[in-house]
Amino acid sequence: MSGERFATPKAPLGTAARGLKAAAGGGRLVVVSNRLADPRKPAAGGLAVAVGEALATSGGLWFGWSGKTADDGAPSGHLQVQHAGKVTLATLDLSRDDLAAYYDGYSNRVLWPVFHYRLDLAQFDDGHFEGYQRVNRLFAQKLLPLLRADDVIWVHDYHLIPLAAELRALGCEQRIGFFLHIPLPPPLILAAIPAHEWLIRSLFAYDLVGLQSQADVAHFTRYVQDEAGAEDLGRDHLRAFSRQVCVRAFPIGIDVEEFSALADTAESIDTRDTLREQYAKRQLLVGVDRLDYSKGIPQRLRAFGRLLANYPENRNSATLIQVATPTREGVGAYDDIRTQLELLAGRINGDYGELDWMPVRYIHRTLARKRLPGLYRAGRVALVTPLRDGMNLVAKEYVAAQDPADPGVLVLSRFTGAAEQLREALLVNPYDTGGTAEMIQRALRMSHQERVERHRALMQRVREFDVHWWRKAFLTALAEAQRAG
Ligand code: GDG
Repeated sequence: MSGERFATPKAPLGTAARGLKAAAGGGRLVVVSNRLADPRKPAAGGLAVAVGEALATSGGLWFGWSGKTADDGAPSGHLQVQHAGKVTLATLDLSRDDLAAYYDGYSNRVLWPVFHYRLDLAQFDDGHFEGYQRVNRLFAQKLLPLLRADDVIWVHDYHLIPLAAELRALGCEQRIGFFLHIPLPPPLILAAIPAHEWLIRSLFAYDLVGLQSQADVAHFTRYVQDEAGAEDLGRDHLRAFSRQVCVRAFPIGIDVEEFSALADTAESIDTRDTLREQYAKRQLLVGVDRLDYSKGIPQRLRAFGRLLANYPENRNSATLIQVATPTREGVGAYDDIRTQLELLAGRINGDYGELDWMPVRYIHRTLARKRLPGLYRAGRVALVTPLRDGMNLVAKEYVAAQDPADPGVLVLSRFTGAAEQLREALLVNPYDTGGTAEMIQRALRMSHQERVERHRALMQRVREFDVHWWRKAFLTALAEAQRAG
C-alpha cells in the first residue's frame, strides 16, 4: 500500500521507564475521543457520565474534536482549553476538508459500514484515507505537549485507531489503551479495507485493546494469526508486528443508578402515565434507536407487519412506537433508510390502521433523555433488533427501567454484543421476518411468572456489569498489561 506508515517508539521502553509508569492506575487519566461532553452539564448520557466520573475522581484531561469547523479556509488545529472542576477539556477545531475526509469520509463511509459487515455501503475510493491519517497525526501533535510522564491514556473508538502509533512516533511512552465501541468483523470482511493491515498493525501500538464481545476478540485473534502470524503469549497477550498487545472483551454497561434516578423524574413518570392511559386497552411495543442502517429498523417493521398478518388477534391492539433519532444526515445511506422507513410505516398503517388505531407510530426526532425510562416502562415489549451492533445500550436501559414485579419482555437480536450477556432475552435473527414475528407474539403472550423470572436474571447481569464495572475493569487491565521489554 503506498503511503503506508507505521510508527514504532523511537527507543525501546527501558526498565526504568516501565517501572516509573507501571502504576498506571495512580496516574492522571487522559481520555481521547472524537467528541466530548461537558461533565458539568447534567444528563450528558451514560458514557459521558462514566468517563466524566473517572476523570473527576483522579483529575484528568479530556481531549477531542471541538465539534466546530475552522473559519472558511482556515487550517485545522486551533486548540481550546477549558477547566471544569478537576477536569481539563481540550478541544481542536478541524478544517472543513479535514472533517469531511476524517469523519464523514473514512470514519463513517469506510470504517463504520465495514465494521458492521456492510461492504455494500463502503466507499473506499474517495481519498479519505489520507485525511484520516492527517487528523490522527494532528491529534497526536496537539495532545503530546499536554501530557505528563505518569499519564494513562484511554483512546475511544474507530475514529482514532492510529492515534497511539502517531503518539509513539513522537516519543510518547505512556500507557495507552484503546476501546472499540463497534464490532470487529471477521478477518475476510476486514480484509476488504485496502488499508486493513495498516489499521490492525496500528492497534499494536497500544498496550491494551478492549473490544465489546468475545466474538470480536475471536475475530481479532484470527485476523492477526492468519494475516500476521501472531504468537499467542497467553493471558490475552498477542505478539505481532514486533510488538505485543493485550486484547480482551470489556462489554460496556449502563449507569444503573443514574438511569433509576432518571426514571423518578417528573418527565419520566408523566411519559409513562400518559402512554399507559392512552394505550390502556392496547399492547405497547417500543423501539429506540439512532436512525442507522445497522439497527435493523426496516426489518423490525416488516416483522411487526408479519405479526399483524399472521396473528390477527393483535390487530387493533399491538402498537409499535418507534423512535428513530436523526443521525449523520446528508450521508446517502442514511437518507435512503429514512425514506425506506417512511414507506414501510405508511404501508403498515395503510393496510391495518383503523379510524381510532394506528399500528406504527414513527417518530423521527430526539426524545429528551428524561422521557426515555417512562417510554421503556410503558412498553410491554422492547424490540432491539440490530443487524449488527457492538453492544446496544438500549437493551440494557430497557431492562433497568422495568418494574421487577411486572416487567416487560426484551426481544433482542442475536447479532448484538448484548446478546452474549443477556441470554434470558428472547433472542431473534432479525433477517428472519417470520421467526421474529413469532418471537414477538411469544413476548406479547408471555406469562407473568416467566416475565418476572427472565427479568430477574437480566437485571442481575445489567447491574453486575454496569458502566462502573466496565471502566474499572478496563483501567485495571491497562495498568496490568505487560509491555514488551
Ligand atoms: C455505539 C455502538 C455501543 C437513543 N435515542 C435517543 C437517545 N438514545 C440513546 C439511548 C442510548 C444511546 O442513545 C444509544 O446507544 P446504543 O448502544 O444503543 O447505540 P450507538 O449510539 O450506536 O452506540 C453501540 C455504544 O456505542 C456504547 O459503546 O453499545 O453498539 O454502536 O443510551 O438511550 N437518547 C435520547 N433521545 C433519543 O431519542 N435522549
